[in-house]
Amino acid sequence: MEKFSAVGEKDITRAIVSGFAKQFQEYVESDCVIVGAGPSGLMAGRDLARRGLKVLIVERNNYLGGGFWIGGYLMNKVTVRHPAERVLDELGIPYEEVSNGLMVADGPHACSKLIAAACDAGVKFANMTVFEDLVLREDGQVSGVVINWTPVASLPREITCVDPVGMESEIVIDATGHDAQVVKKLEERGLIKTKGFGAMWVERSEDLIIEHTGEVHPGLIVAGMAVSTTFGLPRMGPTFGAMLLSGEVAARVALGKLESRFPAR
Ligand code: 48H
Repeated sequence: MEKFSAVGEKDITRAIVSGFAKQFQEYVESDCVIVGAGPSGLMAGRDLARRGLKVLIVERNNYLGGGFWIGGYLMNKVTVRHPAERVLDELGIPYEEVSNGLMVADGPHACSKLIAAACDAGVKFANMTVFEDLVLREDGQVSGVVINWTPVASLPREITCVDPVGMESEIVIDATGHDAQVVKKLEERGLIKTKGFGAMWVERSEDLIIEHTGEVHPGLIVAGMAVSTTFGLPRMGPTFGAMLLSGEVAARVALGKLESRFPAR
């Protein structure tokens, strides 16, 4: 068998440090920062990167995919209602139509295909990185995010006094799921009022999410479950069609805002 190339420890460490530093430096300024790598954030990122935007997804966990990995009740199956199976077809995710308009797929297969599609499109990730705050200009325009390492943010203040850093971007998308953490930062400052997501009502919830996905404050777009929390919409349980399509809508809204640089095709 052929021998592994003669590479030492220092070479490996240098490769990691310089690769990280190069990417971080480049993405300190981007077209769009998406907070949250769940299904809505990954879809939005994929669509924007495919159109040539520089997209960074900030994710507090080590793994990407949010709730899309394990679906409902730790059972590794995800469901999607018509018409969102269009996205499953597009991403090459196998599924079964179990009843009229209701598809079921394997969570790990669906999620890994979506992550791969985002990576293939050119999305870059800052994982183990927690969103802490927004960059706001005097006219109230959202102009970036303030982030820190998840391990630093998780430790008690007394033993870590590490300031976060700022990343500039033209648009920020809140795809943080139920907590709507980015929108909540505006609420803390009295700039917006969130309503909290409502009780479950599958039939109404998904259409309402798509209807309400959009810009909630100059420079800030909300997608996925964060839309329900922002507008007080019913929840839908472990069905993910609206998450995927809300990501698509969020990307369209972002492209509309940057139309002078990325004209409609
Ligand atoms: C960095 C953060 C931060 C932070 C959170 O929960 P998600 O999967 O979000 P969506 O909206 O794409 O999908 C929601 C779906 O998974 C779901 O839960 C459904 C449909 N529920 C229905 C119901 O009735 O309950 O992903 C959000 C991601 C996660 O990976 C978080 O770790 C991440 O955002 N995140 N990342 N900084 N402050 N907060």
